[in-house]
Amino acid sequence: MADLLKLLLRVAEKAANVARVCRKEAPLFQLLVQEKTGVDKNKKFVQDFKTLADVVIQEMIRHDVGAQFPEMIDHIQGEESNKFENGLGESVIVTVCGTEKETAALLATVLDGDQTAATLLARAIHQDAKLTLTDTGTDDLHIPLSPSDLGIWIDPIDATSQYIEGREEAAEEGRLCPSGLQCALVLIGVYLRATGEPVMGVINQPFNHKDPTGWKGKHFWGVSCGSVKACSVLRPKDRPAETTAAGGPGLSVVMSSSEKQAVKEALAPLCGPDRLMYASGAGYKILCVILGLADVYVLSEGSTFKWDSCGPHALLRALGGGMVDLKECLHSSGSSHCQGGHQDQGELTYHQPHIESTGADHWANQGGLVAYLNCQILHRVIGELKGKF
Ligand code: 2IP
Ligand code: CA
Ligand code: CA
Repeated sequence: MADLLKLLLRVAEKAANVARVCRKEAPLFQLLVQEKTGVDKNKKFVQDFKTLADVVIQEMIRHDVGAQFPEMIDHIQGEESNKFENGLGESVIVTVCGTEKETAALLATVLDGDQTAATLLARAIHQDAKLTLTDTGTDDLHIPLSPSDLGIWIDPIDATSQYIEGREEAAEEGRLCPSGLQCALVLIGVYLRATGEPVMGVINQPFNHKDPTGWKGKHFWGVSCGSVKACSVLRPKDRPAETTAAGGPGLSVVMSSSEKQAVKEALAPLCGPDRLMYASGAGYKILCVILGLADVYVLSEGSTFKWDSCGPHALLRALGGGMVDLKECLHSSGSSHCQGGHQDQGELTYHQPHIESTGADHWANQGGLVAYLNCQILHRVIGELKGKF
């Protein structure tokens, strides 16, 4: 299934192109950032366009994966629904058509007849990303998976608010970006339908750095399936040892700035100076753990969903870490263990909805989560949080 990984890298790159085009091309950018003023219809239309970028990206990924792996088509899910209501109250099913022209015509119906915007968007959707994606390092991989056993979760754009706001923050080497375009990510995760275990993930950061020709992206991937573990990011033990101040470093924790005060206070004593950090985007915070910019990401609320965590979770597992349900870990009475690096209990799974919930909450990570690379550190964090909130 190295073919699936290569395909996901290509479609994620195409998705990143669409995200960049929407900010770069004036007719699309205006729709994206337009102030919500004017009559109601206009307000609704602007809101529509923001959702449309997400819907179009998700459908493009579904279309391309389904074309190459028809066994998977009914098991590709994402944050968005492709049923779209435009500003005129008409319902349109957004799909990627056989040709660029047909897709442009369909998009124009959603975009209130704006041909220029529809043409630009259709061009980006039908562009072949192979040309821009070279040397992914996936050529020698043999992945023992079969498409009929797999399901996919897509978050077409995570941290949408940062994407729309579009602040261009300068990234400091070795430091995370608390906010800005860098936090916006395309997330694609593959899981086993039978067990819900995440086995393959692709993260594309459309706005990684800027050069004189514009924004450049970066992609990351990981595979964790049985004994096959491979990742585009170096394993922690392969990373150069951190030089530390006397007494050794404390932990570094990344959280949402809206995290509960009690959680912030409970974790502060574990952290070194300036090592309790805040960043936007659930996917970006997990990426910070993957890249070693933070030891753990702690979230006490059920405000993330399967599409936020599945892809990045596979990369954590490929590196010997994982992602657990925080509530489950806090309430488990027995002592849990690290087995082969992973926590033996509470790892998030991706195949079962919460049937008692409604709407998106069906697929929420309801108990909050902790993303980690090192199981001992996970245990320290859980130990510290027990009984504190
Ligand atoms: C959001 C996004 C937010 C995050 C939230 C996600 O997804 O990643 O940034 O909140 O949990 O559901 P926070 O930044 O406070 O962690 P989306 O942007 O796709 O709605
Ligand atoms: Ca999201
Ligand atoms: Ca999203």
